[in-house]
Amino acid sequence: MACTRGALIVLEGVDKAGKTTQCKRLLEALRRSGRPAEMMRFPDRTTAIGQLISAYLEKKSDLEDHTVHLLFSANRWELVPLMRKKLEQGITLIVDRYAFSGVAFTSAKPGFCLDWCMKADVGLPKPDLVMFLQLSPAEASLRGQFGEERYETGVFQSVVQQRFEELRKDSSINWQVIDASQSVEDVHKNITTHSLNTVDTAHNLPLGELWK
Ligand code: 2DT
Ligand code: MG
Repeated sequence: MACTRGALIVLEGVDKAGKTTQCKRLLEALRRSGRPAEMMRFPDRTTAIGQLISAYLEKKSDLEDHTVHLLFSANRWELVPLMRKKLEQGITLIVDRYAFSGVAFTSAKPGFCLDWCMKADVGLPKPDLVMFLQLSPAEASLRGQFGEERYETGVFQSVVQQRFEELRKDSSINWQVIDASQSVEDVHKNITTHSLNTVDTAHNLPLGELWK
C-alpha cells in the first residue's frame, strides 16, 4: 500500500453540544473496529502557551483580544509536527475543537472579522471531516447552567453560533452537521458512520492545507 495515513477528524459546536463525550465514544468505536486512533483537544492547556490560554479562560489573567487569538493559533501550530507524525503513522486523530472554534469565538468579539481571524490558521493540516454538533441555544440551556469560564454566557454563545454558520458556507471543507439534540447513542451512531467512511477513504488522499 502506497499510503496508509490516518484521518484528521474534528468535532466542533457550541458549549453543551456534547463534543467531548462524543470524541471519547468515537475513539473507543474506532479502536474496537481495529483502526488506530488518538484524541486531541484544543486548546491544549498542558503546554506553556496552553497555560497562558487556560489562565485567560479561567479569568485569572487578562490578555488583549488579538494577542489571545494568536496564542490559540500558536497552540495549534506547536502541535502540528506531532499531528503530522501520528497521521503518517496511520493514526486517526479525533480533535475536540480546532481553528473553526478559533475563528468563531474571536470573531464574535466586537471589531473582528472572519477574514482576519482565519489568517493565522491558514496552512494548518486540513481536516478530512468536520462534524458540527448542532444544538439550539434553547436546547443548550435545558442542559444546565453555563460554567464560570470566559465566553460561557448565552449571549456570547449565540453570536458564536452565527459565526459557525458563516464558516459552514465554505464548501472546501467537508462539513457534516449533526443534530446534537438526539440521544447520546444516536448522535454517536451518526458520528461513527461519517467517521468510518472518512477513515477508509483518507488513506488514498493527500493531507490538505486549511484555507489555502
Ligand atoms: P474548552 O471548554 O473546549 O476547553 O474550550 N476557544 C477555543 C477559542 O476562543 N479559540 C480557540 O482557538 C479554541 C480552540 C472555546 C475553551 C474555550 O476556548 C474557546 C471555549
Ligand atoms: Mg468549556
